[in-house]
Amino acid sequence: MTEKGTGSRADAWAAALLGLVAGAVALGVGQLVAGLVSPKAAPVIAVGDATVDHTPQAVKDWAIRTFGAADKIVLIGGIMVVLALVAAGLGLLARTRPGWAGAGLLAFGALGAAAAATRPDAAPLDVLPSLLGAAAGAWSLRLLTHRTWPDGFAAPHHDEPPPAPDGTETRPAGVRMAEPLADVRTEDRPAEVRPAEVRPVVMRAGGEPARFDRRGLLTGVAAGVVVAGVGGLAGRALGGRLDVGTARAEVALPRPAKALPPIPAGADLRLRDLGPFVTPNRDFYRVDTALILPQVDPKTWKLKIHGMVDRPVEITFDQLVRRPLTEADVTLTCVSNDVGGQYVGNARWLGASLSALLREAGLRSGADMLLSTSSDGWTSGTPVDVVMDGRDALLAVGMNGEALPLSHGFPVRQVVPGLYGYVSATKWITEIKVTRYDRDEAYWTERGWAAKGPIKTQSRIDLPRGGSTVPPGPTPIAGVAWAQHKGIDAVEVRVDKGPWRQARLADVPGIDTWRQWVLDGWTATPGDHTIEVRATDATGYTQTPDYAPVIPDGAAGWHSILITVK
Ligand SMILES: Nc1nc2c(c(=O)[nH]1)N[C@H]1C(S)=C(S)[C@@H](COP(=O)(O)O)O[C@H]1N2
Ligand SMILES: [Mo]
Repeated sequence: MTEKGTGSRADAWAAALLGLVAGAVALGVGQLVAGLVSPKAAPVIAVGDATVDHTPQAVKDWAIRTFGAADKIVLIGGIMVVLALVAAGLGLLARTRPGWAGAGLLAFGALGAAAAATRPDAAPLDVLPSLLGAAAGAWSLRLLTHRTWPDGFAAPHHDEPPPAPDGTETRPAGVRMAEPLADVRTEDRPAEVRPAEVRPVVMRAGGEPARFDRRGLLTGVAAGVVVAGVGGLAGRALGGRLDVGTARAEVALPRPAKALPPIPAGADLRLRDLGPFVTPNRDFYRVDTALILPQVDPKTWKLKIHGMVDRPVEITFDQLVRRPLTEADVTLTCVSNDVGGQYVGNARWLGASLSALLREAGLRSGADMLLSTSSDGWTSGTPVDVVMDGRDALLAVGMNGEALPLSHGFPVRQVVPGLYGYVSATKWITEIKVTRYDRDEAYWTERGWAAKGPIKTQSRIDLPRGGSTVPPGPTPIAGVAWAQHKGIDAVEVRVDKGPWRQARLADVPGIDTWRQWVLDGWTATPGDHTIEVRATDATGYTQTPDYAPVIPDGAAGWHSILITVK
């Protein structure tokens, strides 16, 4: 009896494996084409980017809370797992419905192409990596399937398995997974289902013989893996030629017209476990929606200022750095920084005055928002009055004495003291539209975050570490507090809800940075202790214990830690 069937479990595993290999070929070829046309249009990156933009806020918040800085890796990993499952499923389908399986792969390619084409910075060719990758995947799935089952899927038989010799019931086929190769028992094979002599048949206890050509399967898989691997690596190498790391190394930043004195020595308490006053670039927190770093060449970079202005401006990188440059010590903070969190960092920035440029463009009355856009289409809405009030709002080109790192916005980013990053700190900036809050909405505001984001006064305990065990005796308690563009006037600490005690404040170069603090006089006694901190800013506002979550406009409340002394 021969009928169309799906064969044994071994056949099923082989089919799923072929699906995986075809999927890998699709991604490898996609990566190769992306290396030629546009690295960010690589299938997984395009889908990942689209996922980032379309994921419901609650899910995103959960992901950031759960995975923190690893959220992007987790996202890519998750997409890979989903793709692997789909590919394996299509491999299974390919045995009986090869047309549908091919169509399924192409449909996924179309999905990837749609994701790439709807990116804000998409170019027409960006659909190619996903489409060509999927076509290569569909083609290789067909090829691999034919190679592995040259005779198609004539199922051997669908009779009940013979009873086991000892009289016990034979295990139904569904119970066991792939059997070890020791189960290849050609001599047990019922003669009537023996396929062509040259092909080994995998037998399973109580199951049906697998009909696949093992040699065809293995060589096919090997070839597919090679194609996928070579395509992926070549694609990456080709994409690397667009890397602007070299261009960055060649940037020579001019001296500032308005240079700052060195950071006061007393700004850094130099306590172990308390981060340095100036955060080294490599340790600076990074928050953005980009799955791969935008590569923006300073030679072709331009900033367009348009909208509600009298004279639209277009400025090149060379023109920008020839303007008088300002140095400014500014602490950046992310609105997603929860109480006690690490999404805050301090740097000495170098940049051109944003307000001077806007004055040259001529702001029209009624304009209250700067909608800035990055090369990858992210947007931010900054209040005009804040930028124009005299603070050091910069189009920054330098960070701690070097050109901006790629991950921090090379070649140019905005820095505005006193505002959370999502409304002020556009990296890879290419455009500023002067507009109104009632006409335009920026990226995170569309997703439920406040339109305006002044940084809330905050303080954090860095030592001792929350949850740590420390020996009894004199124990310094120290940390940082920030209230950018207001300044920190006082920090108080209390232990076990006792009286508040004034911490000693470190020096600061200005009002736009965080401020280190330390309480020296505490003697730790054995047992568990709660330590709390609160700051008072220069407007006289003291932090209250009322907790606010990060969404919609930043966290509030006292940082509190629990330690054990023994
Ligand atoms: N192009 C772009 N710029 C961006 C973002 C982004 O997603 N894309 N995120 C902003 C946010 S939310 C913050 S907190 C700061 C973080 O800057 P950093 O990564 O240099 O620390 O960048 C801002 N600039
Ligand atoms: Mo942020």
